[in-house]
Formats: sequence, C-alpha cells, structure tokens
Amino acid sequence: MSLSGKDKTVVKAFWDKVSPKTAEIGGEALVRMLTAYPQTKTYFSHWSDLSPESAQVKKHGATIMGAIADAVSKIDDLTGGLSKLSELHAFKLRVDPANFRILAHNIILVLAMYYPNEFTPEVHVSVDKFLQNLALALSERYR
Ligand code: HNI
Repeated sequence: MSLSGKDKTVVKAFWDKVSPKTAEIGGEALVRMLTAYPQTKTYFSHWSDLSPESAQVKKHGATIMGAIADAVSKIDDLTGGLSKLSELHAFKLRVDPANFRILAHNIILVLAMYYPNEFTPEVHVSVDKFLQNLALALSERYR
C-alpha cells in the first residue's frame, strides 16, 4: 500500500493546514490513546501523571506531532527518515509496534474532530495510508 503522488500532495497540503494546531492535536490524541487503550500506559509508567489534564502527556503529544511533521518532509523515504526513531522505539523504549497503529487511529480521530469540513473522505484515505506507512517505517528496525 505505497503512497501515490496524489496521496503525498494531499498529505502535505493537509499538514500545512493543521500545523498551527499540531501540539494540541497530538496532546488530545495521546490522552485518548492512554484512556481508551489503557494497555499503552505501561510505557509511560515512569511519569507521575497520565490523566487527561497531564501537562507531561500534552507536551509529549506535541513532540510526537513534531516528529510526524518531520516525517511529512521525508515522505519519499519514510524508512530511511524514521530509522533512528525506529531504533529508539525498538531497542531502548521497547514499544510493541502494534501500538503505532493504535496511536495512528487516535490521531485520525482527532483530526476528524478538529477539521470536520476539511477532513474529507479523500483526505482521510491519504492520511490513513500515510500513517500506516509511517507505522511500518517505525517498525522497520525491529527485525
Ligand atoms: Ni514515541 C519518545 C515519536 C509512537 C512510546 N516518541 C518519543 C520521541 C519521539 C517519538 C520523537 C522522543 C524521542 C527522543 O527523546 O529522542 N512515537 C513517536 C512517533 C510515534 C510514536 C512519531 C508514532 C506515530 N511512542 C509511540 C507509541 C508509544 C510510544 C505508540 C507507546 C504506546 N515514545 C514512547 C515513549 C517515549 C517515546 C515511552 C519516551 C518518553 C519519555 O520521555 O520518557
């Protein structure tokens, strides 16, 4: 399921549109992942507050969205572009890669909430493909 030229154009344009709100979107997506998929909390057990109000969680949501914005700029080579981050999640953080798809799902959900008009079915399919490719690239160094 590789990204077509059109997918890339759609993703880049949509990411330009959401860029002013990415910190907020990332925070909301991470809070929702930790709440609705509580098994994901184990990786953040060293944090003092994992509640929906947690400043630490919100800040990390912004960090993740920063990394995704960077991935958009490397959309032609996600595997190479995300190799360092994949290595970190595989060997240091030891995050089960199934969780990348869970986070991707939550990001899609929040994008649809924040941009009910702009997040058309056409944008949805391209962003979904992009995030699945990103999850795959992040899983690359596990094997
Ligand atoms: Ni993830 C740290 C990016 C999914 C658990 N993660 C990071 C950092 C970035 C990042 C950037 C900071 C790295 C650094 O300090 O150098 N993470 C991403 C991206 C995705 C992702 C782009 C997928 C879209 N991470 C996940 C998922 C989990 C996860 C799904 C667990 C469920 N990440 C972590 C943990 C840390 C982390 C744990 C370390 C947090 C800390 O500061 O202690």
